[in-house]
Order: sequence, then structure tokens, then C-alpha cells
Amino acid sequence: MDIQKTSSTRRGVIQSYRDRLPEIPEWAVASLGEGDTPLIEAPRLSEEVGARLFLKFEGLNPTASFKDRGMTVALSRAVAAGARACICASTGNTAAAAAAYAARAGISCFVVVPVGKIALGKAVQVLAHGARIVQIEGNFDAALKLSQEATAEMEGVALVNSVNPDRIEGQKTAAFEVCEVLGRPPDALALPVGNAGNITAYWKGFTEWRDAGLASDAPRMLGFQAEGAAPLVDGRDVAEPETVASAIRIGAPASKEGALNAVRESGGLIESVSDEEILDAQRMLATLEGVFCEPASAAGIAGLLKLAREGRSPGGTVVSVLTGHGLKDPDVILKRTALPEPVPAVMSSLAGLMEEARGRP
Ligand code: AN7
Repeated sequence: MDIQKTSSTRRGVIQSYRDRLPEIPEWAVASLGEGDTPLIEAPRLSEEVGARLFLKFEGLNPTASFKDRGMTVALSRAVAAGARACICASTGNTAAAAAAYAARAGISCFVVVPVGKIALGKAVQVLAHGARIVQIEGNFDAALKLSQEATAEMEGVALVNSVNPDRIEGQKTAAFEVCEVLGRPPDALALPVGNAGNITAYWKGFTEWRDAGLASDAPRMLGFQAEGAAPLVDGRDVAEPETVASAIRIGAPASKEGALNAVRESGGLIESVSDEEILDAQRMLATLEGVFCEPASAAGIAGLLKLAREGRSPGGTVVSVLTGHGLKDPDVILKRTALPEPVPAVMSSLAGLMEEARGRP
């Protein structure tokens, strides 16, 4: 059975970039038409951050996060190698993507997550796709360790966390898309950093693009962690990471070396932003630009706003990666706002409310 066919013009990252990815036999390709996400110019936020700002909206992937890019490659390669099951640790999005791509690939999926710490939408996705969810009394870092132990001991079970190089290979395709759409690499790329796989992947993509002679330079990499989960800023692992941005609640990033290397080689930086700055950035993206991302995804914008306030804006053309969709985490929004009380279905009630709201943004 040919499982890779989709009838979309979005061909998926394997079809689009086959010659820049590890070998995958046609019969094993498991794709949902991921990638080819929009690069949205953000004129109002550009003024705030002091640069020409574009948003790479990765929330528009099939499972609503950037994880799909790596998962199509990882699951296809796992199937090609004869895997019967896959396993991953996750703060939520990796689990949702693994669950969907395992279903697509026709193998079973186990996800290990910190109990009570993954956003509602992500948990619902895992359940919908029929993956087995294992909630542990521990954080992401403990979940990753367990998953690694399981794959070392069990035959035919593929680990699909970003310590699997196939994940990084798939995720680097986002850098290619940015270069293609802009016609050249941006001057800087701002993104959230959790387990540090994505910053590693973008840097790999940009340097491969440059080294293939398609561009003469590569962007500065600007990584942002949440203050309560900022091991790369603190210079040591964080035993009990805490942040409202549950996706990046990670205290011991597996791709630490890749992240530090990206920052060093690109002349970039890794800094932290507070939960309040993250939620402000999320709100500004949604209300000023019409783009709704989850809290973690707003960390790049929170970071750019902070740099601008401190007179350190990178300037030039800047791309910020919005890694996941806002609908992943409805609770965060419902905590700061709520549906109003119902009113009678008469014009006077409506007019009264509209009058009250006038002049407000
Ligand atoms: C929306 O799902 O680690 O630095 O287990 O979901 O590559 O880890 C998620 C990470 C940013 C950080 N934004 O990327 C997981 C997981 C969102 C995320 C990150 C994640 P990395």
C-alpha cells in the first residue's frame, strides 16, 4: 500500500527536500503534507521590535506544531528499519505529532509525559490518535531518561525524540523554506528553546543552505528560554523547571551542545524572558497581528521586544518562529479572560454592550 499520497499541493517535507534528507524508500514514507507553512509579515510588531519582522507560523502544520517536520522523517525511517512501535518523552507537542505520524505509518505509539503538565489540546490529540499515554510522577527530563532506557532494552521500538538525528533532519527544512520565500536568509532568527532540538535544526538548515552556495551568509540565532526553565542561560541544569509555557518546561536540554554551537557560530545569543513577557507577547501577536500561537511560541517575540526595550534590537529582517498553535492550550486564555454573562436577545442589550465596548481595542 502506498501510504504517502496526499492530494494537497503541500507535498510534505520528504517529497519537497528529498535530496537534502537521509535516504527513505518510497514505500515507507509517512506524510500528512506537513511544512510549507506561511511566512507572515508583521507590520505592527515590526515597529515595536525595530526590525522588519516575519512570523513563520508553524502552528499551521497538520498537528499544529513544528514537530511534524521531524516526525515525518523519523517515523518513515523507523518503518523502513522495521520498527513495530515508537516511544517519546514529551511536554505535549512531540507526543501529539508522534501519535499522528505513528497512526499514519501504521505502528503503535507510546508517549511518556509529566503528569498534569501538558496542555489540554495536546493530550486530546494523543488520545484521539489512539496512542498509549504514560503519565509519570516526574518532569520531562525524567520522562526522556525513561524513554531512552526503554529503547535501549527493547527490540523494534524507535525513540522519536530529537536525540534521534532524523528529527533534526526533518526540522531543518523550515530554514530552507524561510530562505526560499525571502529569497535570502534573514539577518536574525528568533525562537523559543526547550530541549534545544529546533535551534540546532534551524542552524543546520541555514549552514547547509549557505554551504551549498545558495546564500553567502546565515542568520544570527536568537534563542529564548523561560526564566524558570533557563538552563542554557544559567549555565547549569534546572532540577525543577517551572513556567506557564509548558512546552518549554525543560531543565536539562538534550541538544544543549547544538544550541550553544549555533549561538557561538552565528554570533547570536540565548537569553531568558519572564512568564509575564511571554503572555504579553502572545496577546500582542493575537490582537495586533491576528496570529494565535501557544505561550512557548511567543517566547521569540517576547525576546525581541525585550532586546528592543534595551536598545539591542537586531534590526534588518528578522524571522520569529511561532512553533505551535494557540488552540493547543485553551486554559491559558481562559485563565486571563472569560466568556461574559448572557444577555436578553433584544437590540437594547446588544446596543448597550457595543456602546460600552466603544473606544476599547
Ligand atoms: C510549541 O513536545 O520538547 O527546543 O516534548 O512544543 O526543540 O525542544 C516541545 C518543545 C518550542 C521547544 N515551542 O523546542 C515536546 C517538546 C513549542 C514546543 C519548543 C517546543 P525544542
